[in-house]
Amino acid sequence: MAPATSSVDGELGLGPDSALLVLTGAGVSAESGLPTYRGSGGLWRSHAFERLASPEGFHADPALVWRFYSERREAALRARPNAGHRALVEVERRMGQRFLLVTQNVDGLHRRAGSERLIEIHGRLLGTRCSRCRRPETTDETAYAEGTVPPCEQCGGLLRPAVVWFGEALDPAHLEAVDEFLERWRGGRLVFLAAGTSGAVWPAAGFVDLARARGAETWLVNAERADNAGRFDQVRQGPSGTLLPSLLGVSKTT
Ligand code: BV8
Ligand code: ZN
Repeated sequence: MAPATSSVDGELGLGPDSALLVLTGAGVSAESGLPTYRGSGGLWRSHAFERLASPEGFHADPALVWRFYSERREAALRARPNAGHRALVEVERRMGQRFLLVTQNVDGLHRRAGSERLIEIHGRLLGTRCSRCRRPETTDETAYAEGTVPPCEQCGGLLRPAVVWFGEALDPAHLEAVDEFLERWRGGRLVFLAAGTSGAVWPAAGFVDLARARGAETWLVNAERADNAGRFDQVRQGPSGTLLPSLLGVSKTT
């Protein structure tokens, strides 16, 4: 019996000398029942989203923003990872340090599926931090009751969801980690795979360009044609829960 190779085949044809950077968006959680932002029925449809997901929106009506995030926390906790999340955990197991997953999602499903080499660049829905002092961020699954705005135990300021809002800077360490990964594996078979993202939000939407600049082969898996599809070498249209296992050569566990 041939020894199990550490290679990950599938259409991406990842071998032992390959390195894979994956960027996921809300589409990867759609099959877990969580609404996307811009697709039909998306959160964005209620134009309130852009206002709610901003420091100005929080300042104007913190109770409304906490209601919005509390409802999303409840939905995220009810949801379960799908075959797409699990395929990414399996590929990480096989590729180790040659794999890195960067997600725009704040729903926590990649972590619940078992992903460890994971960067949550837009923060965590199930995290809470202070809007004023440097109180350490805590894991918080609380869905706060209507009208509640939790106060900071240390400074009395307003606690807020530990997500990155529009107009807020991403953590520089996260952006450096993406750059370092691409730099470290350039020259080998470097693959960049974006899945379930419309490519509308920056700077994540520009990661494909950073990868290409390091000679990466770029792939997009998306249910519909995404804004930035033209910037990828390969595009596969369809549900990530089906396409990720087959592209990554991982059996589709239902
Ligand atoms: C910043 C957390 C600067 C909160 C979110 C250029 C450079 C830098 C910034 C900008 C720039 N141009 C504009 C900006 C400003 C802004 C921006 O990008 N605006 C856009 C709207 C034009 N960017 C920012 O503000 C960023 N901050 O750069 O600050 C700065 C620098 C220094 C100092 C101060 C400031 C911050 C951006 C982060 C915002 N936070 N979320 C929350 O979620 O509540 S963004 C939000 O959108 C989510 O995180 C989400 O993940 C993200 C991206 O959306 P997608 O994941 O792509 O989801 P979407 O619904 O759009 O698409 C889903 C896709 O899946 C669809 O295409 C659909 O067809 C597909 N799909 C559906 N089902 C399936 C599927 N695919 C496969 N299978 C399926 N089953
Ligand atoms: Zn505080």
